Amino acid sequence: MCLRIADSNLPISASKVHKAVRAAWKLWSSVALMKFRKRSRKEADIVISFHNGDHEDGSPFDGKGGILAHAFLPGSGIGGDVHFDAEEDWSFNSTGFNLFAVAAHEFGHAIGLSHSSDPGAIMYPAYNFASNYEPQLSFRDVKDIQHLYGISPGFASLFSKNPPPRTPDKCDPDLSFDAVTELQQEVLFFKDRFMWRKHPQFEETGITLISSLWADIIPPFLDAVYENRERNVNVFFKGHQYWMLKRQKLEEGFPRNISDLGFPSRIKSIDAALHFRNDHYTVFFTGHECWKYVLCYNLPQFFPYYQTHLI
Ligand code: 01S
Ligand code: CA
Ligand code: ZN
Ligand code: ZN
Repeated sequence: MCLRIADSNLPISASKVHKAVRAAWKLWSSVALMKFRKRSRKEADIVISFHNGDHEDGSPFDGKGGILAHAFLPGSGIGGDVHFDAEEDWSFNSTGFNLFAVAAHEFGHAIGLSHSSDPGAIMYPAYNFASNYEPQLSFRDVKDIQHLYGISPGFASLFSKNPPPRTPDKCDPDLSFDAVTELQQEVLFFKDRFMWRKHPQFEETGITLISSLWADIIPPFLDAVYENRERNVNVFFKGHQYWMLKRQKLEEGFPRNISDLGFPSRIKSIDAALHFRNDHYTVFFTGHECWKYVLCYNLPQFFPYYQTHLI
């Protein structure tokens, strides 16, 4: 497949655009039987360009936010072409939209894929990546593209150590959770980059990315989470750090070290946490130990008080 980048109207440096495009096509060509070649002038199967607003293909862009890009399924003429909204705040990492991640999604369209209902897939229709997210194809994306083009010769050896991540399935009999918490009316079940949200008014317990709600706030692969409803906070643990969210907003100064809660430095992480609403205390499990954490309200500052016992 031939590919050309139109070099007019680029919102960021040409070298950054080329880097993002190269990284995006490598994702696909490393799993499926296809080769990309860059062309500078003549006809190309995939022409990549940036546009503002109406650019006369019947699908005008909408300024900042909303639609980020679109692509045409393979075919003659405009078929296979990829258009990015030039008015977005594009970047390669850090702030704004990650051009690499969106290009990977658009290339999926350009080579024949539609949107996926799997929230872990790069072909999922919503952009919800953390800014430090390193885009990669999910198991679903890989299956879908290999179904169309066949498997790349290097696939087995390239991915044997590090297979594409699967989105967990709530019906999997071997499923385990990283953490479970209440969040106002809902119950949240965490697993890897994902969470299921059980709402009393909804039949279906839907799965989403943690980053769809808390991108750049709460990391994936959590250890423990609890809710303290009197104080309206949720507390998230991962490794030696913890994050406190009040009404879904990160409290100032977080993440902090769990030693700030009063744990001795030999405690490196928490396995589970549970808050007892009626008796106003929290219990932490770590290794074979169980810690009870009580806040004494009659003191001017919160004062942690511990009891340890083996369970
Ligand atoms: N383009 O491929 C899209 O999916 C469009 C919406 C279509 C209806 C044109 C789009 O810009 N979707 C947003 C998006 O983030 C929500 N797409 C890129 C992605 O990485 N999922
Ligand atoms: Ca837009
Ligand atoms: Zn267009
Ligand atoms: Zn799309």
